[in-house]
Amino acid sequence: MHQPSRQGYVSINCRQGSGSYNKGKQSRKQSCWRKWKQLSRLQRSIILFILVLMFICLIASYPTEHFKDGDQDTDSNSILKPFPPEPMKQGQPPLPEQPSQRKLSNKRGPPVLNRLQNKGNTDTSDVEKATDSSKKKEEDQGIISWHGAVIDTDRGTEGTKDGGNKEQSPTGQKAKDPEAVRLVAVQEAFRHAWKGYKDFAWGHDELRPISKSYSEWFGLGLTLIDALDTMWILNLKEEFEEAKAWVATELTFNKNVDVNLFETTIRILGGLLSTYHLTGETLFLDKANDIGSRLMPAFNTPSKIPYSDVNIGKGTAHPPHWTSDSTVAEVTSIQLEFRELSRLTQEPLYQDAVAEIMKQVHKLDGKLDGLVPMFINTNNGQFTHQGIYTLGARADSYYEYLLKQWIQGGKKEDQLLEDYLQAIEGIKKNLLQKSSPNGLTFVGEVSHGQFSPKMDHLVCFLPGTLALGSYNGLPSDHMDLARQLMETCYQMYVQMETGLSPEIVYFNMHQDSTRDTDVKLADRHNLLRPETVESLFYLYRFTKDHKYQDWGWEILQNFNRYSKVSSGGYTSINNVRDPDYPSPRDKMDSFFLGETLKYFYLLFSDDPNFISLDQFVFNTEAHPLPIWPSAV
Ligand code: DMJ
Repeated sequence: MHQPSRQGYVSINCRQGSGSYNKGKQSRKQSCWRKWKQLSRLQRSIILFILVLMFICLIASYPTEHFKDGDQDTDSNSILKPFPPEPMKQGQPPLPEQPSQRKLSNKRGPPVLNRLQNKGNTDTSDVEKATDSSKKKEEDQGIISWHGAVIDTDRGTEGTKDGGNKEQSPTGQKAKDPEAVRLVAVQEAFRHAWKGYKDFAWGHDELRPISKSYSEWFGLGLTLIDALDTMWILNLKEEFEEAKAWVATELTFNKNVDVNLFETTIRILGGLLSTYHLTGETLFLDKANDIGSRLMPAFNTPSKIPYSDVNIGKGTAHPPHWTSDSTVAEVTSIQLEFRELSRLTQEPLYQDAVAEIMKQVHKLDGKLDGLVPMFINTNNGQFTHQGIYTLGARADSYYEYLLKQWIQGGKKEDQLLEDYLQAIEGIKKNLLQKSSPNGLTFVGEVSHGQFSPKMDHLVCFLPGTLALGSYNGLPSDHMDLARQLMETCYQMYVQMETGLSPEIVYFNMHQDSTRDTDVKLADRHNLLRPETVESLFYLYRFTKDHKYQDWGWEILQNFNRYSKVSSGGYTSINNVRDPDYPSPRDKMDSFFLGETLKYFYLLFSDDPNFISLDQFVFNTEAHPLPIWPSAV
């Protein structure tokens, strides 16, 4: 019904009763236009303002609604082959649907392509090529990744249209059975990452795949060394040989450069030691010995708690400029490597130096039921910044190395075991909670007596460590907890629109919460981290439950969709909640090759003796080191 127009009153109803409604479209248009003209300028402005506001609201709510309504979106459905849903267990609360069960946007040429072109920070012709080919191929086959690569839905990786997988599996089978298909997919992912590194970052620390350049951290070929044993394990002989040639001819540690003790130990010393064990080639032991001895000045401190930084050329060491503290996780997660170096070289000084740290930390005050603070002072050897307890950054691998040293040494070092068992009880008592509405078990943090439901993706190493402990004879309830936390870590991927986990998740605990997880704007990035895949590997090894392999397979495909760069390499992304514009960060950390892809491969292998967990213990950078023979 028509509302009379008067000053200060706005009508947007153009109908003039049932009579006028029957006069047809033309008369209705004219009538509307007349009414519009009759309005005052103020009234028109208000109407326009309301319309603009409605438009903005519509745009802002678009992605959520789009996913909600996905069931009706038959177009997008046709370009996506969802995974079969996990069968629900009795008594298990229903979990949110998986991203692969949702219907993804069927828009062509995702916005990221245009934005990248405009920014000019990538090879335009490459992006154009990708866009063009994606338009065609999207119509007649698989899924399109944001960088334009075509995902073969049968294999979950880039492939040719005829789908012919000419690759042989590592065991020589044609890649037809699921195990071989997945193993080949990881080999392909590695080759793709390696191509980027080789083309644009060869001999440098890290690839920047979008800008087709590199970044330097220590200037030691970090990615190449971190990836050595991965190539060996993945049976990539050609790639391994070219990397080995670089180590033999180019790698020198006689450099005036400051390196971080922890990172150099876990990635370089650990990588060289494990490659030596796998290949038996003394080149790698010699290099390990060289870098190990150059790191020793870090231990020359008043407390014998090492400094964070060492100049490996000058033989000097120092803490960061702003503090005399070191990080607890850093000083307590170098033991596996230095102990092994001592065993191989028969030189006890390495082992003595790192054992001293464990001895001191064992005795320190300031723990909460076995949980440690994040910092320790290199002058007085005391914990600092006390009162904050986390299983995430700066504390994580302390717990991991308590267990793993005990295993490495043949389960004889009782003090390590005691500290580990006490810490797990401390976690249960102080940090474990359940989320709402689905009751996911998660590990939060405590800050000065206050619980925070914040969980770093880094914490997802814990299910694997708990499972490893249980496999080695520790209480079976550790395994129960491992299973629960594994589910939670998987949900940290599943509940995101890209199916990739953010760096940090906040769990909801209020009864009336509608979703389990929240992610802050600043925490939406994914750095290609390994922890969840690592834990999936342990859980699958010990349970043989194929769901863990299937979860890993989903994650690998999502890396291929959102992180793979067409010209080579994978990139970390800024926003796991925006599948249309995940926003590449232009960095591939060395741990993607050193850890993430290696754990994928081991997860998909059905051979329990392939890098047997009765013979090897993985360092915190996924480098397998031998469990010591009992005679030693
Ligand atoms: C790796 O360098 C190691 O796993 C370390 O212990 C923690 N962070 C990264 C990977 O996320």
